Amino acid sequence: MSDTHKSTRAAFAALALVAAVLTAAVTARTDPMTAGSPTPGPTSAPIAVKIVNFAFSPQKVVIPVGGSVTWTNSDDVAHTATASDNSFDSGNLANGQSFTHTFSKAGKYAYICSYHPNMTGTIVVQAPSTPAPSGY
Ligand SMILES: [Cu+2]
Repeated sequence: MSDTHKSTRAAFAALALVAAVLTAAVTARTDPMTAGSPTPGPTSAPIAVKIVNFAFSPQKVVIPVGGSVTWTNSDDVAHTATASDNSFDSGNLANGQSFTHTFSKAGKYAYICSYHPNMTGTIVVQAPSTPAPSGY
């Protein structure tokens, strides 16, 4: 009786070992796939908008959702980049100072310089639903 019991336990132990090895093999095989998936979206580099000669340049910028814009004041006088809907505001930007804002929601964002409201600009944030051209 005790012999049978022993061999059953041994068989179970062997099965458990096989299962453990199989699990390890499967895990090892799926590992490179999970590690190989890159962060989607080439949106890491901010788009640069210069503030020069009392104007935003370029005046209109199109970015994907999650993209950022960096405003840099190249004028001798202070400016701001202030959203018309107040969703972002650089505050005072003296010469050489810059401000970066990341846009996480699609939409059209009009902005001005709060010191010179005739300075206007637009950021268009596009949803990432633009598929690759069909037929490819
Ligand atoms: Cu200004």
